[in-house]
Amino acid sequence: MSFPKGFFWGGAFAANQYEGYYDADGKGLAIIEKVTDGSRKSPRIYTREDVPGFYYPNRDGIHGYTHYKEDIKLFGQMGFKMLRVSIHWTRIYPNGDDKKPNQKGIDFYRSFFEECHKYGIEPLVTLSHYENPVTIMDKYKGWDNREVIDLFVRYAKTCFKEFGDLVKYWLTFNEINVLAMGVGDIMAGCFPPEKDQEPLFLSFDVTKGAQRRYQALHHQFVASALAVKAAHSLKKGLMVGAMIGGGMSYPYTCNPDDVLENLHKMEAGSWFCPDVMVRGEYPYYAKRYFEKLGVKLKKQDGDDETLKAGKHDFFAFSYYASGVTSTDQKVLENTGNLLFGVPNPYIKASDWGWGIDATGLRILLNESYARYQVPLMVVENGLGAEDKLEDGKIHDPYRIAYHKAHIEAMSEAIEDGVDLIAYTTWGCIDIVSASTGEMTKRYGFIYVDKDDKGNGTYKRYKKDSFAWYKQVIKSNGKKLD
Ligand code: BGP
Repeated sequence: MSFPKGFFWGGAFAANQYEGYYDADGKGLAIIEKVTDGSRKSPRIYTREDVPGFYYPNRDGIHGYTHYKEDIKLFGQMGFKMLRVSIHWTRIYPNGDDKKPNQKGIDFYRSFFEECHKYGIEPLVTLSHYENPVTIMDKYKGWDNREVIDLFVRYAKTCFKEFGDLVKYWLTFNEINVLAMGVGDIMAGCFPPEKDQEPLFLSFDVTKGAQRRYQALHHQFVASALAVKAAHSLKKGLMVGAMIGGGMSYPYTCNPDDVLENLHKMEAGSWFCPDVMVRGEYPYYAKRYFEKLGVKLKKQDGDDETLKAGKHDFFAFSYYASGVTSTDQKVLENTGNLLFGVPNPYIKASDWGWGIDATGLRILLNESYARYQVPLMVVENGLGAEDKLEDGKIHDPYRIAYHKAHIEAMSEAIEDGVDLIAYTTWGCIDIVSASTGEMTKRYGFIYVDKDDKGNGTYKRYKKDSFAWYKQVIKSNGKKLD
């Protein structure tokens, strides 16, 4: 196995899925904290007013706000070199537009990052991980409004100033491409919900509301580039990455129509955002793609120069599964609008229907490095499964097998010549699921005794995979059995 010396082994979670204490110490309300729990069968619902009897899982998270020292100690026991987390925008600016930042929020995150360094863990911090303030939605109408660029950049500058001595690696938006893929407007918190109650996930149809999505995405591109420039000028050595939901897609057959369709799918879903953020300009194919969607971007003078001056330092992505593209209506008819397209007959799926494809990760790493020639990070990768706590033990061989296969694929990619510098597994501790709000869909090496409705002791238990991952890290990826 060929992981370089100093490779950042670690784990990841997001503030909104981990911290809880959603209204403590001056924190404001985030959109996701008005979203109920859901399941594989029923979507999560945004509710403008709380509905008695509904449960809002992100208000509890897993009580990370009070458990973080215990949790970081456990990550230290596994030998983590990096921990990817996010900052709740509403702990720093409760309404997003407050005159001054909330000092108690700053104090909390300084303590969190200092705790990481006690164990030699490098924080990797996402500024916006589906945690938009309610006020930004209600008062400013979300990312439709160009004024939100300045509010985001002010928040970013505050974080760089307050934490730049403890945090070197940053990401601006989590999975910024969800906007382009027509997924989860509310989850990604980009637009104010239209109705008093609205399902979290909309269609996966990018043609729906394309003009609004790509205009909002343009505002986020400008905000992200301005944040990169601010980081570089505020403190030497800060590195800011572009981050997307990493989609790897294959043509269903060698029919040239399927191959062409797949090329366009990869451009629209995976390459479009990093092309803008890492290369610093809209890609050549954007013109025809926008014409097809009827999108006419409204840019301001200086936007193109901003994108060029704010090129991101590295490219990071989440990777869970691969998808399949077909142009054959018969094939499409009997698959429905699965998140990852047509089921692939050559790979197995998880209990939540996500295809398990480690080779897809090796392919995506090679294609990403060929395209951008900047350091890469895999900042989410994991298996959501129904783990069982029995006599204080959790046996999760399936999780060990999943990560083993993906670590072998990353090792092959490094052998191929890819400059991969970090691997932070998703949900290194059980947290609230983003898409379903469940705890049942567990990802962690550490089990948390909390159920889907918030009941439990919130006690932490090491799963079998805890000791396994510890030896992987200790051997720098050599000992995987
Ligand atoms: C990604 C999000 C994460 C995480 C992950 C797993 O899209 O960046 O926040 O939740 O998906 O998804 P889920 O929690 O729905 O299983």
